[in-house]
Amino acid sequence: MKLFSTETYINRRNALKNALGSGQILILGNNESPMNYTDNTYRFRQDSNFLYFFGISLPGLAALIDIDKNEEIIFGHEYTIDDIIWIGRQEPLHVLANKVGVATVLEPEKLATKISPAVMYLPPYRHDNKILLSNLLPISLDQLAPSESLTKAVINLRMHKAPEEIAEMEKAVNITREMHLAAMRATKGGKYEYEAVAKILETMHRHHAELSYPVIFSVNGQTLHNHYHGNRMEAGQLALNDSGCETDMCYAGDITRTFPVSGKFSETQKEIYTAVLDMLESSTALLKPGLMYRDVHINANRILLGHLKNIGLVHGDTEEMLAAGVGGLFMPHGLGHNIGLDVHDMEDLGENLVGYREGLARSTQLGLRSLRMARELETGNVITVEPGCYFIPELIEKYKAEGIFKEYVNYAQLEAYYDFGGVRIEDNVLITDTGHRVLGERIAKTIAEVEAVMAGGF
Ligand SMILES: [Mn+2]
Repeated sequence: MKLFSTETYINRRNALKNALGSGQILILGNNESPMNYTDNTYRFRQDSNFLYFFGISLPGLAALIDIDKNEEIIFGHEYTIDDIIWIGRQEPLHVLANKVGVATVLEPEKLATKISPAVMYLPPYRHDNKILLSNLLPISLDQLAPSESLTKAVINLRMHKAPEEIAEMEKAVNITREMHLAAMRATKGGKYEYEAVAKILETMHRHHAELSYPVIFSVNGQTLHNHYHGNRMEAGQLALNDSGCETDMCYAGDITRTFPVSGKFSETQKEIYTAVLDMLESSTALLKPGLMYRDVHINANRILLGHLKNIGLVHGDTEEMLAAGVGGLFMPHGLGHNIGLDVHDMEDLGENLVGYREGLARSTQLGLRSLRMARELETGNVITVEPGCYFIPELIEKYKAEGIFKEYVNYAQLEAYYDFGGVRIEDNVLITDTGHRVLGERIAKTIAEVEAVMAGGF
């Protein structure tokens, strides 16, 4: 099992203890999750908060930090000979615990005797852990009350990535880069989407990595989370690939590229692709500490509307359109989110606690309301920048029928785009003291670069 240094985990827990001052903290690990019966399980994925503070990627663990008693305990079973028959010799739990700086390991049954009714815990997202908490405390499921001060303290730590975390994320992006190049090379007219997906997965597994989220690969890129891979790809279509891996230490990459099935962009595709690339590059260029990411999202919409106006798909005053939210019709999602141990980092802890703050409320406008990261950027944040432009016929038809934005949108012109699909381009970006750094080696993104990869150029 790959772990950071012992000091890393000790320091993270000390920082958490200092932030809270006193009390008892319970961090639950994940259990195996059955697919269709107990012994046939999904791939085990440890809880990210448990990984952050205790590193050990094994099922059935819990950890208790008692700040006042200065006690740290990991609860879990040591392997028995019955386990070893099936899974082979393993590093004993107490040895692993030692490696993350924890001296005490107790049987899980002891947890109930150590826990105080005022124990702080994070918002549980798996049903088995909800039931465990309900039994331990004991309170009914609907009375579970995660600690907001603990949650905020964990968010504040995990929002700021340390150099060893950034190195892992860079590794994830570089593997993801190869997955994307492989997908571009596997795409051509007459092939099926799943053939490109097979190349994505093969490339990933050759690096001993796993998916950080299910692959989105589709010629119907206008469907934002499209997991269907059964379409035959035809020259003239665009393929959108939003896929990423996590390393063996569970740090994620999340990259999107869009490319023409034929290997050559059409003029119409070039216009929209250029708009989205401009949104990506202009947004990225702005990034630095202190800048509100919501403003970057809004500015990306401004750029999009400028391009759409030039193309003749909208008309009117750009600032007026921006205020009305016209951009949401073409980009109904947010510009980006935090990324780290989770692809949507810490979404289990609450999207608004992670991406918003007091005095910064979430918008209700289509597009802006889906922005997960809105607050001021800080050194050590890692965020995705993922502008897009989509033509969703059902949405356009609905707005047209309801007369929404009729003073700005050239609905008649849009009909020619009903089979266009969508374009999204996404990078992962670290905020530094002086600005920002795009993580990983460059992944083909200009029209010339993408066409060169697809022609087998590099
Ligand atoms: Mn993303």
